[in-house]
Amino acid sequence: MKIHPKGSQARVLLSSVFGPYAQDDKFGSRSINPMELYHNQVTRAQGSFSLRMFHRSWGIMMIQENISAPCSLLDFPTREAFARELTTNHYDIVGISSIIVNVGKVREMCRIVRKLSPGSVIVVGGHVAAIPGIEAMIDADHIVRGEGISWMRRYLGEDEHAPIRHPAIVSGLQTRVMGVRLPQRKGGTAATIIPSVGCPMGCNFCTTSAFFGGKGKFVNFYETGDELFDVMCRIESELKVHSFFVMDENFLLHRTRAMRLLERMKQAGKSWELSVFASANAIRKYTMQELVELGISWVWMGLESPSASYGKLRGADIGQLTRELREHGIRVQGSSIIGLEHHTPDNIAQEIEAATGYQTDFHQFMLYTPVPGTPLYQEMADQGRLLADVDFADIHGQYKFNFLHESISRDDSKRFLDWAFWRDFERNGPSLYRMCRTMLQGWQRYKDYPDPRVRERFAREVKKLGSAYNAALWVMEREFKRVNDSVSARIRNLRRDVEKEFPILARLTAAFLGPILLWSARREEHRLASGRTYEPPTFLERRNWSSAS
Ligand code: B12
Ligand code: SF4
Repeated sequence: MKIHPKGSQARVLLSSVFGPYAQDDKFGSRSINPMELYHNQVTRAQGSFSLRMFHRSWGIMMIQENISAPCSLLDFPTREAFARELTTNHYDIVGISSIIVNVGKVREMCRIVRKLSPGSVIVVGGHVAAIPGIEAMIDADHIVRGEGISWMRRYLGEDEHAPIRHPAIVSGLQTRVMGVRLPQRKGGTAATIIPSVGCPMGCNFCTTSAFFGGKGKFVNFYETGDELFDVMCRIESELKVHSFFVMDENFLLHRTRAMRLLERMKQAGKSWELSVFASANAIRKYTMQELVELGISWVWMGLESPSASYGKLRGADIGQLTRELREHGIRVQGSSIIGLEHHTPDNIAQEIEAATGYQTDFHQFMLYTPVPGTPLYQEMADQGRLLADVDFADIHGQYKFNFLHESISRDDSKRFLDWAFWRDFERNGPSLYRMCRTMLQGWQRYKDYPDPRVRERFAREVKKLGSAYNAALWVMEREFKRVNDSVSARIRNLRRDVEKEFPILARLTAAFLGPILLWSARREEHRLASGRTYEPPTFLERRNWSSAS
């Protein structure tokens, strides 16, 4: 690859694709595809109890932090804001980050750059680059597959092997539940830490594994527990956080690194909370005590299907594992696939029952989806089973099949998916309630634990349970009577248990805050019913910028 003629003096604009996102438009926005993690694919059937928040575009934040060229970052721009930035400042390089669903927006952004800033080199990166034949769909100069920090460093003539500097990232923004926007105070939200990209397990449908090399491969930004510990200490003091969202596809798989991190945490008396992604086989490498001492408080686990044969599930009794984790205060987010090859209209209900029977705190359901770039996509293409007329904007696993399934029709795939979300909600109640249940279990088990770091963590978490969350339980108990009386009774029992632990504060908050929350939850239900959606704010951040002027 040729280095840019201006090297690290080149002025760079990095941008995510433009919004709005949660509405149908000709560029590929879809109302069912908001820029929200939980509401998009986890709690979307939970009405006003759905957990709502936005997440920044971490890939370009990582790139910006790791180049020495003057660089602006535009996150969630409107088309107008993107055009304005191109005309108010001169850019030698415009980098656009996108995933596959947003390829129509990338096409439009390339068109805008050519028109408004014809001298700029256009670089497109992120998962969109995995679309076969993308070169002919968009007018870009470089399409970058895989890891982007090293690519951009190479292109600017910088040292691609220099250590990775981690930006201080607040994980979620504008959190909203039951119609209330939670106050955004410093340290109140977890920091995102990205130790690696990719996953060596190489499941056939997995797009992140495939994009960074596939089976046996991944890219580590921080090899050792010591490196990770140092990064976390720096971010702890910059953002004043105790809690980290660890964005690593399979954090617990790397046991040596995790155990060294634990050693350092113990030496330094760090009472941190870690939310991680991990596969069942990786979790099984640890005792519950090790997980708890490491601060694991939330785990996102692929359950796929009770009859799936993925290596990561081999030998694991998922029901027992998810129960055990919850009994130790670890919130579990399960992820199940609808429409696997063995699914039929006759057995799918049974599989959904089994999945919801795990009673995880959160449950994501996704359609089995051959995504461009994955082994599954190739397999389906070879078998001639890909549906030709599906828009890329609709290939994301939350709408309908993009392939010919042996037993399930395209329309039924959506019906089964929607049913799974609804059944989980109806059978298990709002995730907010389930989280409270797990938090109480953790507190009761660990409040007298010998390690003060662990006691401190559970005490920190339970504070919310004894106050605001108890008011939320009071509301959920009332509102859920209309959905499922027996779940409402379970919520009531939990509320009583919380009130036994915190007799004064919990009761007072339920009595005073409860009615206000009830009013706001109902108002939110009305708003949602009338089509209200939420959009993230636009961010513009400059780095090394003064040297550019
Ligand atoms: C955070 C996240 C989100 C956030 C939003 C992020 C944002 N601001 O866009 C939320 C939760 C809102 C979200 C929503 C969705 N997401 Co999402 N999301 C993620 C997640 C969990 C982390 C992304 C991340 O930061 N990774 C870490 C960074 C460092 O990696 P990266 O982004 O890939 O960036 C690296 C390279 O790709 C490259 N790169 C990236 N951009 C650029 C730009 C340039 C110029 C260059 C040179 C290189 C480059 O360099 C980076 C460093 O190596 C990923 C899963 C994952 N593990 O990556 C899914 C993921 C990206 N999401 C995905 C999908 C499908 C969705 C949704 C459609 C929901 C759904 N149905 O699944 C919606 C779409 C919303 C919309 N309307 O656009 C898929 C994308 C699949 C694909 N092949 O396109 C992923 C991979 C999950 C998955 N396994 O299926 N998502
Ligand atoms: S274990 Fe999870 S992240 Fe890893 S390849 Fe399989 S699905 Fe992807």
